Amino acid sequence: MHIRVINPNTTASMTAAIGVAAQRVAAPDTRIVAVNPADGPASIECHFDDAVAAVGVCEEVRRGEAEGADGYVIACFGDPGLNAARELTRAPVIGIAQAAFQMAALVSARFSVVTTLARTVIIAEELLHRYGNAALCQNVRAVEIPVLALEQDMVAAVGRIIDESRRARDEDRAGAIVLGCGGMAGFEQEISQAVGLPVIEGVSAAVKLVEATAALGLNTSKHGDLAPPPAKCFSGRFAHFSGGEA
Ligand code: 5HY
Repeated sequence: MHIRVINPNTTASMTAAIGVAAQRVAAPDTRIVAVNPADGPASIECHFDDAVAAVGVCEEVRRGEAEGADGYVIACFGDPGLNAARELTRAPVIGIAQAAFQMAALVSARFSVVTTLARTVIIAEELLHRYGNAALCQNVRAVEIPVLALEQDMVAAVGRIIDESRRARDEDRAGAIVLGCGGMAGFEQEISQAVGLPVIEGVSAAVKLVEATAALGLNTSKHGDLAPPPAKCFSGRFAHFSGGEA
């Protein structure tokens, strides 16, 4: 199968790293195509970034439909544009936050999230409630590292994530750690060994959930809320959305 892994920010080096992490866990017959929009924020660290990035996510899903993608991963921990993207395709569309929360619930009674900046904590908390996982999450913690700084000094970043994860283990009674950023893809085994807990990273969790969904013959429901968008006129820079299904 062909899975389009969409990094919603426009940082190509992060897209490449996400693609490597996705291919590492993918099944032998799964082809990973890692992409990012040409237009949009270099990183997503607030509600405004998230709103702008959602349009790019939808554009990438439209391209994926034209290229025959069998499933999609939205590789940003805010899951930007998730339901809008699901309206555009019958293929499964899995956000890394939802994937990580669900996977953590399968291996722990309580988990904590370790993310980048304190100002993105509210985004994770809103998703926990939206997806029904809030009762299982003890805490959403931030290491105060900007998203793009993760790759600039990876050793220091991993060290701070390990320290925060240990505090989550000891203070939150967390049985597992969820990594709250697509830029943390590839760190999970090192962190898990250092902390002694299962560590769930969303890109890899989402890839396996896309494969599992497809293997069960499940498509995104087109009855009701995720039906294709109604045809209408779009103007200006979005004029190409006019007409049929966006
Ligand atoms: C992400 N931002 O996964 C989120 C992380 C965050 O550009 N990719 C980003 O901190 O919300």
